[in-house]
Amino acid sequence: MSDVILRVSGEVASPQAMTYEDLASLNAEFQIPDVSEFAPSRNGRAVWLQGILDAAGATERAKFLGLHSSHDNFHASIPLTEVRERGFVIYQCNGEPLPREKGGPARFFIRDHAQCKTDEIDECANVKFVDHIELTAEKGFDNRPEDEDEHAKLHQKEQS
Ligand SMILES: Nc1nc2c(c(=O)[nH]1)N[C@H]1C(S)=C(S)[C@@H](COP(=O)(O)O)O[C@H]1N2
Ligand SMILES: [Mo]
Repeated sequence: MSDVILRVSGEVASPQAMTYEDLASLNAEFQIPDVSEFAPSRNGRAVWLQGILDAAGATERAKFLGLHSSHDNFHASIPLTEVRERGFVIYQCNGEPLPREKGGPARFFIRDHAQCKTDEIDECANVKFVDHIELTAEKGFDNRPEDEDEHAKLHQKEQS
C-alpha cells in the first residue's frame, strides 16, 4: 500500500488520508495534466482544490483553508472563497511522484497569485511539501514571513 501524502481534516464531512493514487484517481474533470497552463514556468500534473474539497465534503462552516507543511514547519491560512476555484495541488512531474526539490510529494499552488506579501493570497501561500489541509471557520495558524527581513531569511534557508 502506498503512503499517505495528504490529510484533509477540520470542517469536512469525511476526513481524508490521501495517497498519490488517490489524488491521481480523482475525477478527470479536476485533473490538470499540464500545470504550465496555469502556472507559467512550472510543470507537472495537478488536481484542482475543488476535487479534494468535494472528496472530503467541505461543510458550510469552512471559511479558511489551512495549508500545513510538517516537513519544514511552514503554515498558511487563507480565505477559502478566494482560492476555491484557483488553488491546485501539484503531485506529479515527468510521470513520477513530485520530488522533494520541487516541493513534493504535494505542493499547493494558486493560479494568478499576488506577489509576496501584497495580499492574503500571495506567492508565499504556495505551500511546498503540504501534508495537511485543514478547513476552519476562523483564520488559523499562519507563519508566512511578515517583513522583508524574514522573507529574505526564508529564501536564504530554502537555497542552502
Ligand atoms: N513548505 C514551505 N513552503 C513554502 C515556503 C517555505 O519556506 N516552506 N516558502 C514560501 C514562499 S515565501 C514563497 S515566495 C514560495 C516560493 O516558491 P518557489 O520556491 O517554488 O519559487 O514558496 C512558499 N512555500
Ligand atoms: Mo514569499
